[in-house]
Amino acid sequence: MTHRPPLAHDRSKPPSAGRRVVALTGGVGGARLLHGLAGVLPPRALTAVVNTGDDFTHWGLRICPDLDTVMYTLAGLSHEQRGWGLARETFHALDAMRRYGAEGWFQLGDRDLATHLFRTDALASGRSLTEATAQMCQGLQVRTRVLPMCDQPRATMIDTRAHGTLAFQDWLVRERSTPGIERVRFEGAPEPGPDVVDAIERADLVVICPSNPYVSIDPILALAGVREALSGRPVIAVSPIVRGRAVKGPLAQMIADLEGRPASARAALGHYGELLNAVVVEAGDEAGFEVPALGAATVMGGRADRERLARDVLDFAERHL
Ligand code: FO1
Repeated sequence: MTHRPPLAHDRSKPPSAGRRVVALTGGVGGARLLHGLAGVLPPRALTAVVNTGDDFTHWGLRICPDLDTVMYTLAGLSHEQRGWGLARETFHALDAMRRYGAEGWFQLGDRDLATHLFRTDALASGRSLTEATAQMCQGLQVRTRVLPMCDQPRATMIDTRAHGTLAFQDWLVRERSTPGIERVRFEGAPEPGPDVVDAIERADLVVICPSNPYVSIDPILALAGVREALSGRPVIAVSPIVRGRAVKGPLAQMIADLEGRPASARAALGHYGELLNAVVVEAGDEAGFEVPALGAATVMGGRADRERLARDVLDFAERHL
Protein backbone atom coordinates (compact mmCIF):
# COMPACT_ATOMS: atom_id res chain seq x y z
CA MET A 1 0.00 0.00 0.00
CA THR A 2 1.33 3.46 -0.89
CA HIS A 3 2.19 5.69 2.05
CA ARG A 4 0.16 8.93 1.98
CA PRO A 5 1.37 11.78 4.18
CA PRO A 6 -1.31 13.10 6.55
CA LEU A 7 -3.49 15.99 5.34
CA ALA A 8 -3.44 17.97 8.56
CA HIS A 9 -0.07 19.51 9.28
CA ASP A 10 1.49 18.53 12.60
CA ARG A 11 3.50 21.67 13.39
CA SER A 12 6.09 19.62 15.27
CA LYS A 13 7.01 17.84 12.01
CA PRO A 14 8.23 19.21 8.65
CA PRO A 15 5.42 19.97 6.14
CA SER A 16 4.19 16.81 4.44
CA ALA A 17 5.08 16.74 0.78
CA GLY A 18 2.60 16.30 -2.00
CA ARG A 19 -0.77 16.47 -0.21
CA ARG A 20 -2.81 19.11 -1.99
CA VAL A 21 -6.13 20.51 -0.84
CA VAL A 22 -8.39 22.73 -2.93
CA ALA A 23 -11.16 24.65 -1.14
CA LEU A 24 -14.14 26.01 -3.08
CA THR A 25 -15.46 29.04 -1.22
CA GLY A 26 -17.46 32.24 -1.14
CA GLY A 27 -18.87 34.37 1.67
CA VAL A 28 -18.03 34.66 5.35
CA GLY A 29 -18.48 31.03 6.54
CA GLY A 30 -16.36 29.76 3.67
CA ALA A 31 -13.59 32.25 4.43
CA ARG A 32 -13.56 31.21 8.10
CA LEU A 33 -13.06 27.51 7.31
CA LEU A 34 -10.44 28.47 4.74
CA HIS A 35 -8.63 30.41 7.49
CA GLY A 36 -8.70 27.26 9.63
CA LEU A 37 -7.36 25.14 6.77
CA ALA A 38 -4.58 27.67 6.19
CA GLY A 39 -3.68 27.34 9.88
CA VAL A 40 -3.30 23.56 9.84
CA LEU A 41 -1.90 22.87 6.36
CA PRO A 42 1.52 23.80 5.00
CA PRO A 43 1.09 27.00 2.90
CA ARG A 44 1.81 25.40 -0.47
CA ALA A 45 -0.66 22.58 0.18
CA LEU A 46 -3.75 24.81 0.03
CA THR A 47 -5.43 26.52 -2.93
CA ALA A 48 -8.66 28.52 -2.62
CA VAL A 49 -10.97 28.81 -5.63
CA VAL A 50 -13.18 31.80 -4.90
CA ASN A 51 -16.61 32.77 -6.24
CA THR A 52 -16.67 35.98 -8.30
CA GLY A 53 -20.37 35.89 -9.22
CA ASP A 54 -21.05 38.56 -6.54
CA ASP A 55 -18.70 41.05 -8.23
CA PHE A 56 -20.03 44.34 -9.47
CA THR A 57 -19.02 47.88 -10.35
CA HIS A 58 -19.92 50.59 -7.84
CA TRP A 59 -18.75 54.23 -7.90
CA GLY A 60 -16.68 53.18 -10.94
CA LEU A 61 -14.75 50.64 -8.84
CA ARG A 62 -14.60 46.88 -9.38
CA ILE A 63 -15.75 45.25 -6.15
CA CYS A 64 -15.13 41.51 -5.61
CA PRO A 65 -16.76 40.88 -2.19
CA ASP A 66 -15.85 37.21 -1.81
CA LEU A 67 -12.22 37.75 -2.83
CA ASP A 68 -12.06 40.68 -0.39
CA THR A 69 -13.53 38.57 2.43
CA VAL A 70 -11.11 35.71 1.74
CA MET A 71 -8.05 38.00 1.60
CA TYR A 72 -8.96 39.97 4.71
CA THR A 73 -9.88 36.84 6.68
CA LEU A 74 -6.67 35.01 5.75
CA ALA A 75 -4.68 38.15 6.62
CA GLY A 76 -6.42 38.32 10.03
CA LEU A 77 -7.78 41.77 9.17
CA SER A 78 -11.52 41.16 8.73
CA HIS A 79 -14.24 42.64 10.90
CA GLU A 80 -15.10 39.94 13.47
CA GLN A 81 -18.89 40.44 13.74
CA ARG A 82 -19.75 41.46 10.17
CA GLY A 83 -17.30 39.03 8.59
CA TRP A 84 -16.91 41.30 5.53
CA GLY A 85 -14.82 44.46 5.33
CA LEU A 86 -11.96 45.44 7.59
CA ALA A 87 -11.76 45.68 11.38
CA ARG A 88 -11.33 49.17 12.86
CA GLU A 89 -12.68 50.73 9.65
CA THR A 90 -13.89 54.31 9.15
CA PHE A 91 -16.44 55.53 6.58
CA HIS A 92 -15.55 59.19 5.91
CA ALA A 93 -15.43 58.73 2.13
CA LEU A 94 -18.88 57.08 2.22
CA ASP A 95 -20.27 60.07 4.16
CA ALA A 96 -18.70 62.47 1.66
CA MET A 97 -20.11 60.52 -1.32
CA ARG A 98 -23.59 60.58 0.27
CA ARG A 99 -23.32 64.39 0.60
CA TYR A 100 -22.79 64.51 -3.19
CA GLY A 101 -25.92 62.40 -3.66
CA ALA A 102 -24.08 59.17 -4.61
CA GLU A 103 -25.65 55.82 -3.77
CA GLY A 104 -24.72 54.91 -0.20
CA TRP A 105 -26.38 51.53 0.36
CA PHE A 106 -23.14 49.59 -0.16
CA GLN A 107 -20.73 50.51 2.61
CA LEU A 108 -17.19 50.89 1.32
CA GLY A 109 -14.81 51.70 4.17
CA ASP A 110 -11.93 54.15 3.86
CA ARG A 111 -9.14 51.56 4.03
CA ASP A 112 -11.20 49.01 2.09
CA LEU A 113 -11.31 51.55 -0.76
CA ALA A 114 -7.60 50.95 -1.37
CA THR A 115 -8.39 47.34 -2.34
CA HIS A 116 -11.01 48.41 -4.90
CA LEU A 117 -8.85 51.25 -6.25
CA PHE A 118 -5.84 48.96 -6.65
CA ARG A 119 -7.90 46.24 -8.35
CA THR A 120 -9.73 48.63 -10.67
CA ASP A 121 -6.45 50.26 -11.70
CA ALA A 122 -4.75 46.88 -12.28
CA LEU A 123 -7.65 45.66 -14.46
CA ALA A 124 -7.72 48.97 -16.41
CA SER A 125 -4.01 48.60 -17.16
CA GLY A 126 -4.62 45.15 -18.68
CA ARG A 127 -3.72 42.83 -15.80
CA SER A 128 -6.00 39.90 -15.03
CA LEU A 129 -8.07 39.50 -11.87
CA THR A 130 -5.90 36.46 -11.04
CA GLU A 131 -2.73 38.57 -11.28
CA ALA A 132 -4.19 41.50 -9.33
CA THR A 133 -5.39 39.13 -6.60
CA ALA A 134 -1.96 37.47 -6.34
CA GLN A 135 -0.30 40.86 -5.89
CA MET A 136 -2.79 41.94 -3.23
CA CYS A 137 -2.31 38.65 -1.36
CA GLN A 138 1.42 39.25 -1.42
CA GLY A 139 0.90 42.76 -0.03
CA LEU A 140 -1.31 41.37 2.75
CA GLN A 141 1.17 38.53 3.45
CA VAL A 142 -1.41 35.90 2.60
CA ARG A 143 0.51 32.76 1.71
CA THR A 144 -2.45 30.62 0.58
CA ARG A 145 -2.86 30.55 -3.21
CA VAL A 146 -6.10 32.45 -3.86
CA LEU A 147 -7.59 31.92 -7.33
CA PRO A 148 -10.61 33.89 -8.56
CA MET A 149 -12.92 31.34 -10.22
CA CYS A 150 -12.57 33.26 -13.52
CA ASP A 151 -10.97 36.41 -14.90
CA GLN A 152 -13.91 37.73 -16.92
CA PRO A 153 -17.22 38.91 -15.42
CA ARG A 154 -19.84 36.28 -14.70
CA ALA A 155 -22.68 37.93 -12.79
CA THR A 156 -25.10 36.12 -10.52
CA MET A 157 -28.63 37.38 -11.23
CA ILE A 158 -31.68 36.81 -9.06
CA ASP A 159 -35.10 36.44 -10.71
CA THR A 160 -37.56 37.59 -8.04
CA ARG A 161 -41.31 37.12 -7.86
CA ALA A 162 -42.25 40.76 -7.33
CA HIS A 163 -39.23 42.89 -8.38
CA GLY A 164 -38.13 41.31 -11.69
CA THR A 165 -34.46 40.46 -12.13
CA LEU A 166 -31.93 41.96 -9.71
CA ALA A 167 -28.13 41.86 -9.79
CA PHE A 168 -26.91 39.91 -6.77
CA GLN A 169 -25.72 42.83 -4.59
CA ASP A 170 -28.92 44.77 -5.37
CA TRP A 171 -30.93 41.81 -4.11
CA LEU A 172 -28.73 40.94 -1.12
CA VAL A 173 -27.65 44.32 0.23
CA ARG A 174 -29.84 47.05 -1.30
CA GLU A 175 -33.09 45.04 -0.99
CA ARG A 176 -31.89 43.16 2.15
CA SER A 177 -32.68 39.81 0.45
CA THR A 178 -36.41 40.31 1.04
CA PRO A 179 -37.79 39.79 -2.51
CA GLY A 180 -38.76 36.10 -2.85
CA ILE A 181 -36.60 34.17 -5.35
CA GLU A 182 -37.82 32.28 -8.41
CA ARG A 183 -34.48 31.44 -9.97
CA VAL A 184 -30.74 32.09 -9.74
CA ARG A 185 -28.95 32.64 -13.08
CA PHE A 186 -25.40 33.37 -14.16
CA GLU A 187 -24.72 35.86 -16.96
CA GLY A 188 -21.67 35.49 -19.17
CA ALA A 189 -19.78 32.31 -20.04
CA PRO A 190 -16.10 32.91 -19.31
CA GLU A 191 -13.47 30.22 -19.05
CA PRO A 192 -12.40 29.23 -15.52
CA GLY A 193 -9.33 31.12 -14.25
CA PRO A 194 -6.04 29.90 -15.77
CA ASP A 195 -5.06 27.53 -12.91
CA VAL A 196 -8.49 26.54 -11.59
CA VAL A 197 -9.13 23.26 -13.41
CA ASP A 198 -5.49 22.20 -13.11
CA ALA A 199 -5.53 22.81 -9.33
CA ILE A 200 -8.67 20.68 -8.94
CA GLU A 201 -7.30 17.89 -11.13
CA ARG A 202 -4.13 17.75 -9.00
CA ALA A 203 -5.94 17.92 -5.65
CA ASP A 204 -5.77 15.03 -3.18
CA LEU A 205 -8.89 16.45 -1.56
CA VAL A 206 -11.48 19.08 -2.50
CA VAL A 207 -13.28 20.79 0.39
CA ILE A 208 -16.55 22.57 -0.38
CA CYS A 209 -16.65 25.20 2.36
CA PRO A 210 -19.82 26.06 4.36
CA SER A 211 -20.90 28.57 1.72
CA ASN A 212 -24.24 29.20 0.02
CA PRO A 213 -24.64 26.39 -2.57
CA TYR A 214 -26.77 28.49 -4.95
CA VAL A 215 -24.86 31.77 -5.09
CA SER A 216 -21.34 30.96 -3.81
CA ILE A 217 -20.54 27.42 -5.00
CA ASP A 218 -22.83 26.88 -8.03
CA PRO A 219 -21.16 29.76 -9.94
CA ILE A 220 -17.85 27.85 -9.63
CA LEU A 221 -19.38 24.45 -10.46
CA ALA A 222 -21.09 25.88 -13.55
CA LEU A 223 -17.80 26.90 -15.20
CA ALA A 224 -16.69 24.74 -18.14
CA GLY A 225 -14.63 21.74 -17.05
CA VAL A 226 -15.00 22.20 -13.28
CA ARG A 227 -17.57 19.45 -12.63
CA GLU A 228 -15.61 17.07 -14.85
CA ALA A 229 -12.41 17.82 -12.91
CA LEU A 230 -14.22 17.33 -9.59
CA SER A 231 -15.77 14.01 -10.58
CA GLY A 232 -12.36 12.34 -10.37
CA ARG A 233 -11.43 13.80 -6.97
CA PRO A 234 -12.45 13.01 -3.36
CA VAL A 235 -14.88 15.79 -2.37
CA ILE A 236 -16.05 16.63 1.16
CA ALA A 237 -18.58 19.41 1.91
CA VAL A 238 -19.29 21.26 5.15
CA SER A 239 -22.88 22.28 5.80
CA PRO A 240 -23.76 25.99 5.90
CA ILE A 241 -27.07 25.04 7.60
CA VAL A 242 -27.02 24.26 11.33
CA ARG A 243 -30.12 22.74 12.94
CA GLY A 244 -32.33 24.14 10.16
CA ARG A 245 -30.92 27.67 10.21
CA ALA A 246 -28.32 29.47 8.12
CA VAL A 247 -25.34 30.53 10.21
CA LYS A 248 -25.29 33.80 8.21
CA GLY A 249 -27.12 35.19 5.21
CA PRO A 250 -30.30 34.32 3.34
CA LEU A 251 -29.70 30.60 2.61
CA ALA A 252 -32.55 29.19 4.71
CA GLN A 253 -35.12 31.31 2.86
CA MET A 254 -33.48 30.48 -0.49
CA ILE A 255 -33.85 26.74 0.17
CA ALA A 256 -37.54 27.29 1.00
CA ASP A 257 -38.06 29.43 -2.13
CA LEU A 258 -36.06 27.30 -4.58
CA GLU A 259 -36.65 23.75 -3.29
CA GLY A 260 -40.06 24.16 -1.68
CA ARG A 261 -38.91 22.46 1.54
CA PRO A 262 -37.60 23.61 4.91
CA ALA A 263 -33.90 24.34 5.31
CA SER A 264 -31.75 21.48 6.63
CA ALA A 265 -28.18 20.28 6.24
CA ARG A 266 -29.53 17.52 3.99
CA ALA A 267 -31.39 19.98 1.78
CA ALA A 268 -28.33 22.26 1.50
CA LEU A 269 -25.76 19.52 0.80
CA GLY A 270 -28.23 17.40 -1.23
CA HIS A 271 -27.98 20.20 -3.80
CA TYR A 272 -24.49 18.88 -4.74
CA GLY A 273 -25.88 15.43 -5.60
CA GLU A 274 -23.35 12.79 -6.58
CA LEU A 275 -20.42 15.18 -6.40
CA LEU A 276 -19.88 14.47 -2.70
CA ASN A 277 -17.97 11.58 -1.13
CA ALA A 278 -18.41 12.74 2.48
CA VAL A 279 -20.05 15.51 4.49
CA VAL A 280 -19.42 17.36 7.74
CA VAL A 281 -22.51 18.72 9.53
CA GLU A 282 -23.37 20.11 12.95
CA ALA A 283 -23.50 17.33 15.57
CA GLY A 284 -27.11 16.13 15.58
CA ASP A 285 -27.65 16.82 11.85
CA GLU A 286 -25.94 13.61 10.60
CA ALA A 287 -29.04 11.52 9.78
CA GLY A 288 -30.11 10.64 6.25
CA PHE A 289 -26.92 11.06 4.23
CA GLU A 290 -25.89 8.42 1.70
CA VAL A 291 -22.19 9.20 2.15
CA PRO A 292 -20.13 9.14 5.39
CA ALA A 293 -21.28 12.01 7.62
CA LEU A 294 -19.31 13.52 10.50
CA GLY A 295 -21.14 15.44 13.24
CA ALA A 296 -18.92 18.28 14.47
CA ALA A 297 -19.02 21.81 15.91
CA THR A 298 -19.41 23.75 12.66
CA VAL A 299 -20.24 27.24 13.94
CA MET A 300 -16.93 29.08 13.87
CA GLY A 301 -15.96 32.03 16.01
CA GLY A 302 -12.25 32.74 16.24
CA ARG A 303 -9.11 31.03 15.05
CA ALA A 304 -9.28 28.06 17.47
CA ASP A 305 -12.81 27.08 16.25
CA ARG A 306 -11.73 27.42 12.63
CA GLU A 307 -8.61 25.27 13.03
CA ARG A 308 -10.47 22.63 15.07
CA LEU A 309 -13.11 22.28 12.34
CA ALA A 310 -10.41 22.23 9.65
CA ARG A 311 -8.66 19.35 11.45
CA ASP A 312 -11.97 17.49 11.86
CA VAL A 313 -12.66 17.84 8.11
CA LEU A 314 -9.15 16.72 7.09
CA ASP A 315 -9.04 13.82 9.57
CA PHE A 316 -12.49 12.58 8.51
CA ALA A 317 -11.48 12.78 4.84
CA GLU A 318 -8.24 10.94 5.65
CA ARG A 319 -10.18 8.10 7.28
CA HIS A 320 -13.05 7.78 4.80
CA LEU A 321 -11.84 8.90 1.33
N1 FO1 B 1 -22.58 43.42 2.87
C1 FO1 B 1 -23.64 44.07 3.38
O1 FO1 B 1 -24.59 43.44 3.84
N2 FO1 B 1 -23.66 45.46 3.39
C2 FO1 B 1 -22.64 46.21 2.90
O2 FO1 B 1 -22.72 47.43 2.92
C3 FO1 B 1 -21.49 45.52 2.38
C4 FO1 B 1 -20.38 46.19 1.91
C5 FO1 B 1 -19.25 45.46 1.45
C6 FO1 B 1 -18.11 46.12 1.01
C7 FO1 B 1 -17.02 45.42 0.54
C8 FO1 B 1 -17.07 44.02 0.51
O3 FO1 B 1 -16.02 43.34 0.07
C9 FO1 B 1 -18.19 43.34 0.96
C10 FO1 B 1 -19.29 44.05 1.44
N3 FO1 B 1 -20.43 43.40 1.89
C11 FO1 B 1 -21.51 44.08 2.38
C12 FO1 B 1 -20.51 41.93 1.93
C13 FO1 B 1 -20.92 41.29 0.63
O4 FO1 B 1 -21.59 42.07 -0.27
C14 FO1 B 1 -21.69 39.98 0.81
O5 FO1 B 1 -21.57 39.45 2.08
C15 FO1 B 1 -21.19 38.94 -0.14
O6 FO1 B 1 -21.35 39.31 -1.46
C16 FO1 B 1 -21.87 37.59 0.09
O7 FO1 B 1 -20.93 36.63 -0.10
